Amino acid sequence: MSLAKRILGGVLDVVSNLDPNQFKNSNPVPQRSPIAFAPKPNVNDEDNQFHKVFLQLAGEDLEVSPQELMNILNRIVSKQKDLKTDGFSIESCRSMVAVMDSDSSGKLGYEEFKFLWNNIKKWQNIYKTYDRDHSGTISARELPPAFNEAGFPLNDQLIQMLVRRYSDEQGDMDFDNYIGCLVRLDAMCRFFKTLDRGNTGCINVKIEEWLQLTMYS
Ligand SMILES: [Ca+2]
Ligand SMILES: [Ca+2]
Ligand SMILES: [Ca+2]
Repeated sequence: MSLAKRILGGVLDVVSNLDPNQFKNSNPVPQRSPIAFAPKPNVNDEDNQFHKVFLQLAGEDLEVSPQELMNILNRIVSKQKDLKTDGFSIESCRSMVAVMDSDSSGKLGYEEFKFLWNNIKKWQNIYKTYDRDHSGTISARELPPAFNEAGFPLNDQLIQMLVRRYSDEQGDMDFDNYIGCLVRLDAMCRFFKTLDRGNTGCINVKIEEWLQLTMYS
């Protein structure tokens, strides 16, 4: 078999043994709506509490910028001694805001931020549970079950690719890289499903759509 054929065969193999229906990505991010700021009669205490916290974090513009997101996340992780991290960078926060920014305001409104926040909380619990040796990081061996629990049953090739991209030279993924990786993975699966209108597992995108998707991420 020629080299080109083998490489293509490998790519096709990776593609063909993944079923997008197995991915339990989060639901579409709700669009921002003015009623999010109006008092709702049926909100529970937790929602009220979260709304107050959001108002403090977001400041006058009522939106969370990448810088504000970075400050919040770093303040929180610095208090958690069982999570290893060298801190969330502004670049990773810009990327997280971009993929969550459903109304293209450049920042996260209440619904967008709440959505991200709930995911981070859920993924943080998974991180702690699947850090089996309590090293504070997710090793290449701990990664597949953790991502499976998060809703992303990935094959070996994809796991190896994520380790190359997001883990250190020993193959360990720290907390900020783990969250950055999951936010992106979740968003990319959501985008895929949005574009896969016939639910065929295959998408057909124009260059404009492709660039919008990949360059604002
Ligand atoms: Ca703000
Ligand atoms: Ca926004
Ligand atoms: Ca570990």
